[in-house]
Amino acid sequence: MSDTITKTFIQENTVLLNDYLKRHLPEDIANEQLSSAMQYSVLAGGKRLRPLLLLAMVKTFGGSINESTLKVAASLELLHTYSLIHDDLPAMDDDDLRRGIPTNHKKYGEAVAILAGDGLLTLSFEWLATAGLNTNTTVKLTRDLAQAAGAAGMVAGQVSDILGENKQLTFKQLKQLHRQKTGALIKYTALATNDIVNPEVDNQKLLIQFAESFGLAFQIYDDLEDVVGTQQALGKAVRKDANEHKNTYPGLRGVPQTILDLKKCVQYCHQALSKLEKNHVSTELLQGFLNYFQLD
Ligand code: GRG
Repeated sequence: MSDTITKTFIQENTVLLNDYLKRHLPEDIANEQLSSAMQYSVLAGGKRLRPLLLLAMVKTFGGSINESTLKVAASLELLHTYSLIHDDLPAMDDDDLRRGIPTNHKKYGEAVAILAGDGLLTLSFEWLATAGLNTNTTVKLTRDLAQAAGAAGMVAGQVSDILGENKQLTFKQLKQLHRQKTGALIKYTALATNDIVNPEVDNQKLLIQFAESFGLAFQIYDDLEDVVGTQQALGKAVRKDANEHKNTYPGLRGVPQTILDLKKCVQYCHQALSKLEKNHVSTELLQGFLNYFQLD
């Protein structure tokens, strides 16, 4: 049941988000190459997981999906896309393909790709500032997004990842890296929802717990898919040598333990949702998001 509700929600809101992004990404900035490069990566698709999760959380707590909340959600996608463009650069992961097409720097060259990322990062904050929410909420959202994306969040995780590439990280360090690199933006979906809809304090904490576990599960799942196909993971048929990937769960923990780690994270998500249900919050929509982690 939750699966159908969530699938419909995702289908409908992906259309809304894509349409919003297409209509509002600037076409008239001074340099045509720059606007083209910014549009190229944002409109290349992607799951839109972070903005969808944010909108689903807002809806769960009785908020509406309107021009303001769509703009807040879309601003998060801009920021996420900037991080992918920069992550793909030769100085970082040096990737050729992203979202099924050549990476931004492969298409536009390194300098324009860096600047397209910079443009998206700053535009993200402009959209947040002009989303039409009240001043107090806007200030809180700005603070939360800056903290999640910046030197205490995603940027810190990226640095640890790059500097730790040829080192054996401890499990604690790896968890922290994942929490910052991937988890912080996903946690922001809960913080932003709390800023916008202001649920009871107890429920705010549970929503954050859900998002933190979701973020870790998301990264672990991505790591697992990288090493083994998901179906193969269940059959434990290893495609690549897991030890090649030092800064990943499978690299450090091995595939069987990583599958257990993932299950544990998903279980924590369910626990947070069950507690919300006890507090009379209907969580079917959020439960459906957990089906992303196909375990069995
Ligand atoms: C450059 C400061 C800076 C940070 C980059 C997000 C990130 C930090 C690096 C991405 C590395 C990576 C591939 C991590 C695995 C999990 C992940 C974040 C995947 C990409 O996100 P998806 O799967 O992508 O949501 P789509 O394209 O669907 O939006």
